[in-house]
Amino acid sequence: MKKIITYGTFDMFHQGHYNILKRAKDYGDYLIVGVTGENYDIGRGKLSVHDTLATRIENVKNTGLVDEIIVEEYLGQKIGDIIKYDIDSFVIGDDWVGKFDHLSRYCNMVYLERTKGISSTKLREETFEKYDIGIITDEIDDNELVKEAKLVNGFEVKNVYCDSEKTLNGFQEKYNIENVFDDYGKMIEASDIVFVRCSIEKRFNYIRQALESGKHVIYDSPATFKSSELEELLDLSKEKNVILMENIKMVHIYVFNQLLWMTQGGLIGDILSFNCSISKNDESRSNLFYDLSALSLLPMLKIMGQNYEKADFKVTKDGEEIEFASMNFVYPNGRAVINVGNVVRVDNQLEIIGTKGTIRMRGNWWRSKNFSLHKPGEIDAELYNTNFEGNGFKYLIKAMSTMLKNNSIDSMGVFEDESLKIVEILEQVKKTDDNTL
Ligand code: C2G
Repeated sequence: MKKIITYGTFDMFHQGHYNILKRAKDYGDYLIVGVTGENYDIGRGKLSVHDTLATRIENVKNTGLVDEIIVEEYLGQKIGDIIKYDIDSFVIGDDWVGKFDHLSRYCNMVYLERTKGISSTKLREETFEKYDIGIITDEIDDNELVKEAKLVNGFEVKNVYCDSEKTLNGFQEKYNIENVFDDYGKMIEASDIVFVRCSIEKRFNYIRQALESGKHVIYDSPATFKSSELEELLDLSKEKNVILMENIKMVHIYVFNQLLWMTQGGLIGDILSFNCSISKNDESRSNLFYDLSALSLLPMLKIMGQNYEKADFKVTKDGEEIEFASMNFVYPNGRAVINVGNVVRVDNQLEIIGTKGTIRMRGNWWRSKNFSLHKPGEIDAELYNTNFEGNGFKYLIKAMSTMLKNNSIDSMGVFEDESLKIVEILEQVKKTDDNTL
């Protein structure tokens, strides 16, 4: 019996898929199809898969051509499958010519001509709703957002507004944006989603105006210095039934959710200590301290909870800007320390100590691809990682796309009470700060 294997995502199953399966089957007697798992596709950058794994499997099965279906879950699985299933030939479309030649050591490699004129990408483009993003920025650097947004089907940064003409034109030219606006209201009108990406002092008004016009909003966090203002924005987003989403990419990154699962699920025992440090030197943004703090407070609130008994803040200023702050929180069974350096340099790191293990993220933990788990009595650390290109913004857009598809305005990454708590804490820090003036 001649055994054949082929692989694919088989998203929005079409004639091209049918043809390759048919020809693969004709090549032998027994056909095994590996359908890609969701995580595997995300890992290899295929973010816009439309159908669920169950649907894709069902569609492959319904061809009646396939003898066995397996799920492809990780890079490098193919070699193991070929050996395990005693495969004679590996068949794949000629868009992959040369890419799998190394497998010819294990079995016969066959590249078959692809069906012309049809593809999942084309079908997805026709199916996905289009969302034009308009960005209000005061920086010339886009932190990859234009490129990353485009990786999610249907999304594109089409409009930009800035109150400095020089930055506006520079941004448009650098990132090839279709439309520039010198009137914020007009930009809101032209966009489905408004991304408020500027210093904290200006955010509240810009966000409010976009929400009032019934647009979805992504904003650099925190939205404001005042919790009453954030409450107003949250109420407004509900009233208008639109999404209000913080630009905190970390919560949409797989590895961070693994970390949360471990800490919240008790896998490292009771949490005794949460310690994190962050510093950045970005002169283009005023009050950067608050942005860095919001980013650090979020994991603390998620891991340690919100019921701390006492908090104290030590704030050091240089003129108007906070240079450094140490925020200490006493919880019933543990303690959290967050050190934020704006100009003052501290090493970026995050450490969570539990009774059954310690988790560490070194370097830029807010966009980390990995963490290590150190268990008492074990010499080697366990490493957890996921690879992805870029800074994670595409995962945030992907989350937004899911929310839009499901018609849900509840942000999955940052909960409302967490957003509010962050602003409440920062409000207190600001008071400390004002008192030290
Ligand atoms: N295909 C085709 N003609 C088309 C479109 C796709 O012959 N018009 C073939 C592809 O060449 C591939 C199979 O259909 O052999 C599945 O295609 P996709 O769903 O796009 O999956 P792909 O990303 O190519 O997965 O491990 C995954 C595999 O390596 C390939």
